[in-house]
Amino acid sequence: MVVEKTAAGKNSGAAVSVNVSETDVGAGAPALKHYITKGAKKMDKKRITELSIIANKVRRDALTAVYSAASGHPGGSLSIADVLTLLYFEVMNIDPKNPKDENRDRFVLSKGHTAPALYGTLAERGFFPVEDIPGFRHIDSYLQGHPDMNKVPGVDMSTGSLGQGVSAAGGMALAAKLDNKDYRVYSILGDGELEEGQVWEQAMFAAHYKLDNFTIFVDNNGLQIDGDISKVMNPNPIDKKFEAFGWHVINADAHDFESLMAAIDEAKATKGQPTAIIMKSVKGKNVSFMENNPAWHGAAPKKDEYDQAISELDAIIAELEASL
Ligand SMILES: Cc1ncc(C[n+]2csc(CCOP(=O)(O)OP(=O)(O)O)c2C)c(N)n1
Ligand SMILES: [Mg+2]
Repeated sequence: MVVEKTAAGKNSGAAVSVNVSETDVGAGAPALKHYITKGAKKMDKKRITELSIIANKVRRDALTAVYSAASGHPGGSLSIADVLTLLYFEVMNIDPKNPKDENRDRFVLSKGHTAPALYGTLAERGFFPVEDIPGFRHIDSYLQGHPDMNKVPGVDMSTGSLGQGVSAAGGMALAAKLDNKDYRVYSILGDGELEEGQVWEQAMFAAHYKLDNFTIFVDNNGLQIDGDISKVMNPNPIDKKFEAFGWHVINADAHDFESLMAAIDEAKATKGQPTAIIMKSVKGKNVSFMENNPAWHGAAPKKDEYDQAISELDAIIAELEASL
């Protein structure tokens, strides 16, 4: 069936009418070949609660950054707080006291616009003081709108131009192989970022060089700057595309530590292929009025909105702390 669709992104000027055949662009729901469900890997309940508390503190830090700058990207920061927390507090071999250790695991935030979440995570992990967060995007701060590897302790790659970060991360994974090092490389990219052609060049590259030390997470929140990814430039079915490029693919839940941990364990056990973990997530996660709302992609909350968001996160944190 051929349907008429109008693409009129708010930055794109004139509306463009295009004919899009539903059968050409991943008709229907993508087939989830291998879905790791909630609670897949049994983890200590107390540890899960502790990680949840940290992740919500990261969310609080991210919002404080964006509010203090009156600019930035809250929605996509809130959707990756859980996976960042898991990576930096449970999975990666890193040392905040020695951020340049040559044997450390590497992390690249390819969706660099969500730096507020990375800064919150690095600060909570002890790479730099949490008190520096409100300096975000200020002229004299090292915490700029996109991560700078030359200024921010713990940042392994400067990112912001979508597609480039994950490509550099693939290069790091190849470097580990060439140097006979056993560090692993992790990268998070956005689902809108998948619309950038360079992503698929690196997908070809990483499979060609059998980079089984390389794991990427696609933050599948369904939204990019102009709204629904499937309407802007449909990248679905994401899992089948990575599979076709030669990757091991796992579908997981971005807000369930046991699902993510099972996926990461499986990635580590996979030989001869890189792994793509497609994480179903909620943009704006845990702030009621930001959830699934593309208006919060790149907008800062006003005072009353910030207060409301912080009180919602504080309530979640208080409930988790009470259950410890
Ligand atoms: C090469 C490039 N083109 C355009 C942009 C502007 N831009 C910043 S964020 C964004 C949308 C990204 O959407 P997505 O990857 O889904 O991010 P998330 O939903 O995780 O915030 C765009 C187009 C950019 N940073 N880099
Ligand atoms: Mg997105």
